[in-house]
Amino acid sequence: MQKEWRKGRSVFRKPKWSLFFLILPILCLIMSGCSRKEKETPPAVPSAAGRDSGGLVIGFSQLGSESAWRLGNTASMEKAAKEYGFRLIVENGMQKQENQIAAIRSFIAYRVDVIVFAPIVEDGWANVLQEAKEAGIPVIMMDRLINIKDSDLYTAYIGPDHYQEGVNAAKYLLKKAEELQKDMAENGKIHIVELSGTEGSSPMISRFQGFHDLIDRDERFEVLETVSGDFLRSKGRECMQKLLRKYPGEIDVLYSHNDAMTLGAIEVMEEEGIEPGKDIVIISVDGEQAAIDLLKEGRINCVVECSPMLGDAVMELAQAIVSGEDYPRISRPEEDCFTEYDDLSSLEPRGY
Ligand code: GZL
Repeated sequence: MQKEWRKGRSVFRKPKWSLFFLILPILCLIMSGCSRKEKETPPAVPSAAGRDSGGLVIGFSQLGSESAWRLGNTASMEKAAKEYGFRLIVENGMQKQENQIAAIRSFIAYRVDVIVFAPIVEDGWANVLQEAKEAGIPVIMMDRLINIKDSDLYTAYIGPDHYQEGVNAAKYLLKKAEELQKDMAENGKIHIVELSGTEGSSPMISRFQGFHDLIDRDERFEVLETVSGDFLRSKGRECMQKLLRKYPGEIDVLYSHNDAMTLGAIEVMEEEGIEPGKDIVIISVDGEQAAIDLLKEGRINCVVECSPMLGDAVMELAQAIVSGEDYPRISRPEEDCFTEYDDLSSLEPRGY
């Protein structure tokens, strides 16, 4: 995990003891006059399981359950929270930003110790994050990034480098290009189609940019079209069907922003008698087990790793923030890129 550190400070103001002893007698006078009823007023903050056992209570706004990557990410969070003895309240946003904002507001009302959220898109978070800041609740942004002027509106970020993932995809293709050109007409172009992720999401924007920054300036390539498959297998299938009809026999390479869309696209290719990994070179991102299996079978040519296993790092970070210890403001997991040129025999099971 690559980290950029921030000086720890308690997120909650420590009482000034001199002031405390000054107002103590006044407090005793007021309390002695309290009616029985007020003494029975329930605590301002409902006690939560985690807190009873001394562990943190963490509100987690997950964006959805759209892919094996997402399911693996949620499972990683649940497993880590259990191991840390924290209570994790998971709210599934079902791919809707408004659901995530409502969930964060409920965490504020419940006065959780830490809020963790995976923002489905980059824009529209300033107001609810301002409310969390005013409530004194630290916010860990996980997985995806947001567009925000006041970066103090979140406490720390843990997530992949999506731009580098796009670069990794392009670097594989630059290596493959020489082989591709052998079977092509003299100054023929290598034609690429691209299945992009959820519009306006940081992985879609950065995986696009990282790939195109290398490919667009190389005249051997021509990107025929980029279509959003919203990170969904069903839409990956639908988009690939349309692209095969629009560019019959012209497509040499598919660059897909996640494995779920790739699996949908491969289904269609095989229905049309196209050999994935041979007739069309396939580059995919995530690294879920199903994609690695197809890579080993030669039906995918390159799988760029994007690890969802962020739970342990998130819990460790939450603990450090609440304890006032130094903590990394930005943490990124180490990521690999698996290609047809690699020996994959010793690759561990992916777990998602
Ligand atoms: C990437 C993550 C993306 C995955 C998709 O960090 O946000 O969302 O690549 C998932 O599989 O839908």
